[in-house]
Amino acid sequence: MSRIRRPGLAIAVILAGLALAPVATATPGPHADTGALRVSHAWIHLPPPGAATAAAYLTVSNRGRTPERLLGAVSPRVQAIEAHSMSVAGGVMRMRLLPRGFAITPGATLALAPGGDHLMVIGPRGPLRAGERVPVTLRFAHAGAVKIDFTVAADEPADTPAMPGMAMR
Ligand SMILES: [Cu+2]
Repeated sequence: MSRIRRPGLAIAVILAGLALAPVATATPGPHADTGALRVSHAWIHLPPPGAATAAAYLTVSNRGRTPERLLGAVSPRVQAIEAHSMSVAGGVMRMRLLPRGFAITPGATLALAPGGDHLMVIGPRGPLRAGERVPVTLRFAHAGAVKIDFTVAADEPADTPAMPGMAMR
């Protein structure tokens, strides 16, 4: 009798796994999860035709215990990707290269969004097209390389968190 019951049990376990599967894939858009870091909402603002640069945004949550830094990124699709700050002085918007990137303390979320700090995509190899997915390797001080696709879009994707432009706790 026990030989008959065991396969039944195995099938029940598999069915339970299948029932959970849709929950695990419900998160919209590409994301990457290293355990300590969760990266999501990665997108490149569609630049005007012929533009040499484009701004890119993403969200990174540091769920680990180690202070982290997003130093920059690379992609075979573009010449360079830099961490830039954005500030306004006397009504003039100014961008600056952040050689040490963006700090993400344990428990904090870095949410880059239009109008604020960003990743500067420099020198696309051919025009960036709306809907295109650009493969990017993010460089973190501790986690090292993390791969994620950035989606090229004219507007902020609908699944982007409402809070723009700052590190939140
Ligand atoms: Cu910039």
